[in-house]
Amino acid sequence: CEPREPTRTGMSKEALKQAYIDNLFFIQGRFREVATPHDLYMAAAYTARDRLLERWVRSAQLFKSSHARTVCYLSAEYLLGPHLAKTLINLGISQAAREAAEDLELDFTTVLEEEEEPGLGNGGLGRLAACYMDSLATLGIPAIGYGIRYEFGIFDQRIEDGWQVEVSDNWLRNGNPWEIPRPKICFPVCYGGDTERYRDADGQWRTRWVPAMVIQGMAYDTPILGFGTDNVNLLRLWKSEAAESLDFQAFNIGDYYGAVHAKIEAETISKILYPNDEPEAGKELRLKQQYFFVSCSMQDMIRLHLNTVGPLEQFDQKFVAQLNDTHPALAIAELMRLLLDEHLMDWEQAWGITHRTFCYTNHTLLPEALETWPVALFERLLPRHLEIIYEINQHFLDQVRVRFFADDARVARMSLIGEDGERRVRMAHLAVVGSHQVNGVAELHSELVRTTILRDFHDLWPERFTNVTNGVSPRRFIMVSNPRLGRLISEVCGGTGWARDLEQLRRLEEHADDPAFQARWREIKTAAKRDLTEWLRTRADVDLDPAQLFDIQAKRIHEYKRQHLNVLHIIRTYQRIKQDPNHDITPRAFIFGGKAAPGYFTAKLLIKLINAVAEVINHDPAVNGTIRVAFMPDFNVKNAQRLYPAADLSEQISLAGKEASGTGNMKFSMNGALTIGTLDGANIEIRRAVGAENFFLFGMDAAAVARRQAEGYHPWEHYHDDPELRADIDLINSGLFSHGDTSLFRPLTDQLINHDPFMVLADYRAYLEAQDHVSDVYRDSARWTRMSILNAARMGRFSSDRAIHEYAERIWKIAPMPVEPDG
Ligand code: 26M
Repeated sequence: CEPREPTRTGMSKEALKQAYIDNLFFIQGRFREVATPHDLYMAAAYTARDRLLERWVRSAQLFKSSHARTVCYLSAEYLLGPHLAKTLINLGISQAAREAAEDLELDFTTVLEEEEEPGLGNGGLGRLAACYMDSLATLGIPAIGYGIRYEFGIFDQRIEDGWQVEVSDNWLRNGNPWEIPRPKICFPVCYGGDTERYRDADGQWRTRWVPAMVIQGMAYDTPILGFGTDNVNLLRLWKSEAAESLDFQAFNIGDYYGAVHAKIEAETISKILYPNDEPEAGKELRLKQQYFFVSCSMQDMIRLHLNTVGPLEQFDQKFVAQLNDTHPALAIAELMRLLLDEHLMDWEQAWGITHRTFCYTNHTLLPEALETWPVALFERLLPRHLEIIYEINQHFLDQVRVRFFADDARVARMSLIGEDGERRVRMAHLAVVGSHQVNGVAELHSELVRTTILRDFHDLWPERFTNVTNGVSPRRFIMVSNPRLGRLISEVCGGTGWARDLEQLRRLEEHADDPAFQARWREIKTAAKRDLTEWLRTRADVDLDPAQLFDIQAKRIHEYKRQHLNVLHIIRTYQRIKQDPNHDITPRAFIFGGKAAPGYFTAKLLIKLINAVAEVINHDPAVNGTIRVAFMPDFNVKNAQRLYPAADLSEQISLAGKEASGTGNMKFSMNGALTIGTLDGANIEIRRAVGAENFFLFGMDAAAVARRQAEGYHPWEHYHDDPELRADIDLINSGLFSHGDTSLFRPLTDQLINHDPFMVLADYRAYLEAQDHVSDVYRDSARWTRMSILNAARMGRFSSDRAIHEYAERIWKIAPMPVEPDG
């Protein structure tokens, strides 16, 4: 008889079944008959985890022995989404696991649904970090993702009476089987106090930081496996806790209350993710969080380096550190501090190493989203870092003065310290000065970075600036999210190789006009629409019809993303139906999803407006189900996975020049949705890839926006000149959507008519025309399906694998190190 496969590593259905039963028994202490859905999920998670850990240990051994150059991705956010389904796919045992579950008479889908996703991010930036971790492992690039283990991630969204209600996200409540606590990997992190000068053993003047408070960070590791490889990388998240020694000190002198208080204060630092996608001025805890994770991460990198390579002089040969926006930019000052004060290096050498280690990615041009910290706050919390930043600034501005003689205005503009009003540290300037490469996240965005917000820096160091257009993981957003489509693509491509080499999607092109293939394509789309309809029926109390065109806008609620433009189109369609019941309307379901920052009043009012419009339209007999409006509550990774496969039309309608890249646009298009969009962010590149004839373009481009703004924009002129626009806005204020309350939505409409900073009214007419075109094309099902197939077929470039390949080659100078399969 055949030798049995090892229970903890075997990949066959039989091995998985045995492992599952074992884990249910030995980890959860349960047998089948009494197991809860959560027990069943945990047993499955541990079954996958054992297989992960085996590969992880082999990866770690290889990377250690070969002194592999390593990428450290520094990000305050990771929006990972559920692990189990993705891990099974990456292990290549999705099918075997499903069959094992069937044999055990378990409902596999229910087990998967049981997982609580780690929502350790707000939106695009955090999700990008997760896609990049997936691609780093898939490409076999040794990497560590560093971040914060927030005890509470992004809030869960409920909708009550049409309003967003935030519910705390207690994701660790039932335990997290994917993380491994590392109590021995912990580092002290200091705050406050003062600095002193002293002479070291060689008689050199040095600085020492005498802090007022010390806490510690402890590592929690999550293994990240690539697809079709045995490479496993590490996501290392830091949890804050009281430094043990300090705790005891307080206890010894009898200050029990003080000791407990210190413990709570320490634990507060990693307690909760800030639920904003832009900074609010001067939030002390946020600065503490940033310094906390950056300090732990830099200390950890130094420890790893001393354990393997040795001399710190070679630090930048071992590591490259990528700053995911400015949130971790303090790492530049922290590495300087560690090299200067703790490892007694001289300034020039420390600066050379630091500068060669860091790279910075910018994710936004919105002035309100650029991080600055009051100097006073900095001084109180991080006095030593402020000194170091001043010194970096001095060296830097000397350089500027040499290059641009007697240009004081330029010096003031470029300084790391802003002097207009309250003095503030400009984090983007620190990030640029301390990095050797700076990139934007789409071609237009990178161009605008060079010519607007960082123009002076580009004048000084043009070679430092580059573009890497974002990408998304096809494992997550096709295979996990849309398994039916995944199977069809595998059939066309002859295997799952396309998921590592997304250009293979091109092979779909040959079938774009084949009626039989088109029919299958439509069946897959309709099946996904049926799934979503069923989900929304119970979760959002709305009845959609899968025969309708599913028109979806899913992203954070923000004025620049212009959800209100979408609403105006819905209201226009509604008025057309009301005015002429025989009007030939293409049936549509308008679907929204997205969270609003809890303190962002206008965004929350927009959610209320969408729900109020839904309420009226969905219950108006005159509409007779032709159009429907749905708001999907709690847009997170899990729910996003239900949306993308079901979309016919993807709304990417930000004002040109405002959306750095967008990544939802890619996820929709990969799943065969057509895009209605502006020439903004990556839309431009998506349109170029899929062909202008397969993309519904409308609106001003970034140059036209700039011209309109320069010549003076008067939104009320549009309101007065366009009777339909006026009727739409007036309908909002008529009280029809607000039980007669004519003032509820005034803040929204007044802003549109009088200020309209994102030029909704200027693009209104063009948007309606593009939408009419969409409706016409949708009626020609063969034409639409062809366009849909071509969209998916031409999305290869938007894989995060391509993006990571570019980072690795052009920016990090790092080669893959594949882990050979065992046996
Ligand atoms: C900063 C300070 C304090 C609290 C929160 C923040 C903060 C958190 C998240 C600021 C910005 C944050 O995210 C911005 C973001 O998600 N940007 C998006 O990044 C995507 C990935 O590059 C792009 O595709 C989007 O266009 C861009 O909006």
